[in-house]
Amino acid sequence: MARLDVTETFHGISFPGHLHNQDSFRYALDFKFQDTDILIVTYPKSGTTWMQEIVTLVSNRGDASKAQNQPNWARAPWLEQYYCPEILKTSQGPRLLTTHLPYQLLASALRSSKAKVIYVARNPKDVVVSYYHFHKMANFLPNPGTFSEFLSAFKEGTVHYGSWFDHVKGWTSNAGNIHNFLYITYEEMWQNLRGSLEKVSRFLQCPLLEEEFISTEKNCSFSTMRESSMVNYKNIPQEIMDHSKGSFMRKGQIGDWVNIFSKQQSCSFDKFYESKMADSSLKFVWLKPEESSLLNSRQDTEILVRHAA
Ligand code: PPS
Repeated sequence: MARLDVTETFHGISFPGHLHNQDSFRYALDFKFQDTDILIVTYPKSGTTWMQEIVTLVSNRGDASKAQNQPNWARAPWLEQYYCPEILKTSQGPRLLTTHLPYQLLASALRSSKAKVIYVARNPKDVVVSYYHFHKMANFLPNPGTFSEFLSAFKEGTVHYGSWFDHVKGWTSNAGNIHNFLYITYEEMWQNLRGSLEKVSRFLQCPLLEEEFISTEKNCSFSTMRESSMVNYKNIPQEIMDHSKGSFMRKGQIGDWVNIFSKQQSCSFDKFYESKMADSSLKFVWLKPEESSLLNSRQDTEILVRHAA
């Protein structure tokens, strides 16, 4: 299924036709969750692959052999991607699943389930930058145009997978309707990986010994994952992902947005963010703490660190 130039629209949201079709969406909406399922939920570029690695490692008590031998898309398939049913037919043990779908599309399937849901969020300025770079290398996504054009589409929610704002608010405001729900951010994982692993291990009721935590931490580090062909997509053919135009494991940083947002774009995004998130109590970290203090001495600080935790 190449369909590199095809866009599928489902419930008003655009998706890449290379990965999805109408049947695959219906499969996801009708999915029969089991109580032992673990579902990783993210808006794209928010730490999906990182959490897939973390859950794989924690579930295997720090043993990296599964993570090193099976591609992430095979051990943690996206529910709404067309190949999911085939993968689940042959998989054994508790199922690890992934989705980028918004809450309202999976609400009914999850309603009576005790599946464990892990929602990973990332600050939207870093998400849009990561997503922009990914569009340049992923030939199944539309040409992003200039950053300014892409930023406008991201704010309007017309990019593939829809609005970041609706996604994050939809899932987090309905956390109370989900039996087992863990909310965690990319920034928390970045700033306190060990603490985040402990959180995930408690949530999964999968206690780890000290050496198992150490192995997990080492194997889900950016430097280890960047070299792993099971997660860096380097084996995907050039016509699908053009590695001459970038890397999937690109920078793995907090606050990279300052390198691409202009002062005006940042200011306007902040205003837009405030209006869209007025009904949400979520707080994001926007910069690394040391960069926040560096920026404090710059004139444009007020704009850049307005949301810093
Ligand atoms: S996707 O396409 O939705 O599955 O992408 P996703 O995995 O959600 O996000 C990719 C970004 O996550 C970064 N990443 C990591 N950062 C820090 N540590 C680890 N271990 C890690 N693994 C993945 C990856 O580099 C992408 O972010 P950017 O900012 O583009 O580097």
